[in-house]
Amino acid sequence: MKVVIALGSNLGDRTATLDSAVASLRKIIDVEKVSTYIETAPVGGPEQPDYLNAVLIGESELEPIQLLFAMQEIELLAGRERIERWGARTLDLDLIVAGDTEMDTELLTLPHPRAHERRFVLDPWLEIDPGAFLPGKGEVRLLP
Ligand code: A4P
Ligand code: MG
Repeated sequence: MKVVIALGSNLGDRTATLDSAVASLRKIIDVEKVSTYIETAPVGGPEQPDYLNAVLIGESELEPIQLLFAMQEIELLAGRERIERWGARTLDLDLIVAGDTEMDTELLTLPHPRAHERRFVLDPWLEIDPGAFLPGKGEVRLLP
């Protein structure tokens, strides 16, 4: 199953955090491409530092919910504390797409409900995947 994961960090050594998150994800995903890391202004939430964002694509045999739990463990390993929603964090991993799965449960919504309106996801994704596609929402286009 094709998976697309968005990575973000805006606390601590952001580059080192993203590097080690990618290394951890390689253990559970057959990673095909990793975008460049781009610096982005925070969207929503309280006043907080700029983010370093990236997107990774690959293949995984895990069920989407198992993948989410594994991603949350990697967030914890990076020292993430959940203090407030959309607040600053050492590492945020969002599951953007898992195959053609469309679901909306308390734990997991697929595709990610806000991905299509976020340049910090779409720009790095299109860099590595020109045919990027969001099930239910269609082809990914660059926002103006
Ligand atoms: N959850 C449901 N669906 C998913 C999914 N597809 N992927 C649930 C990941 N998680 C999903 O997430 C809250 C809950 O969402 C999880 O318990 C999971 O079960 P969280 O990571 O604990 O909290 P959060 O990230 O603060 O909230 P949320 O709503 O996920 O925020 P977003 O949408 O991830 O936005 N600005 C810039 N420039 N760059 C960023 O990376 N990130 C955010 C966070 C805000 N502004 C940003 C950035
Ligand atoms: Mg999140």
